[in-house]
Amino acid sequence: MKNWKRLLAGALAALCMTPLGGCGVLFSDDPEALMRPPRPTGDKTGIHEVLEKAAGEGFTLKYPASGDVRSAIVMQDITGDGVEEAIAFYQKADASSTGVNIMFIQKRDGVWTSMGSFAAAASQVDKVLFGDVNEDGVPETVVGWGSGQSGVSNVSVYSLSEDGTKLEETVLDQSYAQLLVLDLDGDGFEEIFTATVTVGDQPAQARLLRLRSGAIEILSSCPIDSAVTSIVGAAGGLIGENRMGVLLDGSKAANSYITEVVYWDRGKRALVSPFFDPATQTVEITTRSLNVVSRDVNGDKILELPMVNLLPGVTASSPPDTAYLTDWHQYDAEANTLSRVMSMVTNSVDGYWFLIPDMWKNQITTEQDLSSRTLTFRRWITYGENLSEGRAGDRLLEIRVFTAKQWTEEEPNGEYFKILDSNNLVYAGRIPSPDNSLAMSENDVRNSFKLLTQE
Ligand SMILES: [Ca+2]
Ligand SMILES: [Ca+2]
Ligand SMILES: [Ca+2]
Repeated sequence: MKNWKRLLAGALAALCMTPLGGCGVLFSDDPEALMRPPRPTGDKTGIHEVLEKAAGEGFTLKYPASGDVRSAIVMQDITGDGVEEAIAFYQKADASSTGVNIMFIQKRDGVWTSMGSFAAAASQVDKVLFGDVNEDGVPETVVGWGSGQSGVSNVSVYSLSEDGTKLEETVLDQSYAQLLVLDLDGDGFEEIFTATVTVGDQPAQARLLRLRSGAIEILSSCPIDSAVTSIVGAAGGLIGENRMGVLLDGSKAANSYITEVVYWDRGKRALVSPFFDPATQTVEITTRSLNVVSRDVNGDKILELPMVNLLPGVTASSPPDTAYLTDWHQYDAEANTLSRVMSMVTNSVDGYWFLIPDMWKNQITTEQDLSSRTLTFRRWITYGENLSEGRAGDRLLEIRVFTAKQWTEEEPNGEYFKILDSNNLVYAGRIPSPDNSLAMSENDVRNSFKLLTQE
């Protein structure tokens, strides 16, 4: 059994050696499709009966607190035969046992049967992930116990026994702030990625781990920003056309955020964090004052990181997010630089963002009127070289939110044009100075507008 798996694993590795994108053989790109809760049929009853036998009548199901998988009973093929097993998280009915348990349940000859259960000391499940971290052709179950954000956490890896009948647990006795499972080195097999903040004399670091001969092996590690107190986001995926990486968004002191790039350097065969400055033990280049997290903002499957700058002419001591321009960047590993992909102004109060056209670069400022729910973009006229010295000029664009009722009653003569409507609200635009050289067309305005809920 093991031999054909190795062969299969080897073949897959060979297949996946060059084109990174071609590794979807083992796992679907859509985690929801693979890791869904059980069908509400006889399966559910059968699984429930096995759990009740082990955990007592009145046991409670426990739900993962973060990540893509949020079911207490997760269906996933962990034996590689094309049939899904069930993985259940629960707390025993017995009040004296406070920890969470995990049980692997397989359908054998039509009967749901336990393949093993394990007790964790933690009282909650943080995250459940799957990936072939021991390179045997079938996915392991990687569980983050506790809470990544509180730092009271540890990782367990559950792998299939040699004979394929039961599960074995390997515990990584190390807390994490962020936990991911992804193929960072591009060999076709996933690794475990962890990121930690500084705790006592333990420096903040990112680590890449895999399972080898039943033990967790550290493939590589690298230092990350030591001043980050909380890693608020970790986006793993493509960071370039042919490169996987992780963008870590960290919170430092009040109103200070950074993003660091971590990826596998093929030449060095090591995990690297190119923005980390060894002299200061920190990352400076991506410093910003708004909490915006990295994501694929333009839908090209490559992750972007945000750089945020206050627009000129803003004097408020704690300006709203509409007073900032967010420039989204991709990291270019070859040139070790950031390149801007797009710029936007976000209005979190009214729930949308607006793409800023290139012709507006260094040419605009904004004013937000909360009572009329209006965001106005104005031309910024500088007095000299210094962008901050100048004044607001023509109104180039107003974006205003109406209730559906207001829209019918107050806007019958069409001073505003409709951008879109959603949830009984009408998002509308007006171009007060159509002759200004920076004026946009109504269509361009519509194409540049996006609701935050649409993402
Ligand atoms: Ca495996
Ligand atoms: Ca790999
Ligand atoms: Ca993108």
